[in-house]
Amino acid sequence: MKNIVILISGGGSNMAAIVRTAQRDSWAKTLGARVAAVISNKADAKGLIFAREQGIATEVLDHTAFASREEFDTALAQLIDRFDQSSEPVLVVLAGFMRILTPGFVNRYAGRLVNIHPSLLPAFTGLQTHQRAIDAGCQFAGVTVHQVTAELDHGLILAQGVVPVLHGDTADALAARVLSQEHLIYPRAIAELLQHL
Ligand code: NHR
Ligand code: GAR
Repeated sequence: MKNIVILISGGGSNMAAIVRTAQRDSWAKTLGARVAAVISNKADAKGLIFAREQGIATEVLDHTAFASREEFDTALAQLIDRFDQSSEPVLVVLAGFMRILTPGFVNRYAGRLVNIHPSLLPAFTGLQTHQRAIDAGCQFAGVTVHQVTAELDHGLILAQGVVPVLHGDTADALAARVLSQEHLIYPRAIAELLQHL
């Protein structure tokens, strides 16, 4: 069975969309894959509640308990690798995970580490993407699923979704419109990737 480990920091709605799609489309049968664990760097991440309700293994790894990014990432890799029977898990999925990962971590999971970023990359890497798109006068915004590399938000683009920016949009309104697109394209992009792994 190909194991999927999902990393979250907050609401976890993308994680929930992936879990629901895996159930609905019987990924265990059709793709030989399952969501093995959900790991959060924040103990109060709402997404942990949904994951527990689904009977998925959950773990919390508080980054503030570590002296350096390298030490946090080493502990995170150990935790991830625990959820794999034989070697390393097939796929590590960042879903609203808010810690930048070190090159050592990224290289360990090269080709098996993906992220969803709430902008049309290469535009608006980093944070506050929705307000920046509004401020720039963009008429369209969107979301990108990409491979994670050492350089932030720069890996190979796997999928994108586009939404209009409406007159008088706030960052919150745009974020909600983008998020509904995220829930459609992220599970689809992961299913596609699983077929090639
Ligand atoms: N790590 C690498 N190496 N490469 C990427 O492309 C990554 C990554 C880790 C996370 C998600 C990302 C996004 O989609 C992601 C992509 C957090 C920050 C950030 O600045 C930036 C980008 C992303 C996630 N985080 C602060 C930090 O110091 C903390 C901010 C906070 O806690 O709120 O790590 O946009
Ligand atoms: C999503 O919009 C995701 O693209 C974004 O945070 C939200 C998480 O929502 N990710 C980032 O901004 C990464 N820096 P969720 O927790 O409900 O999936």
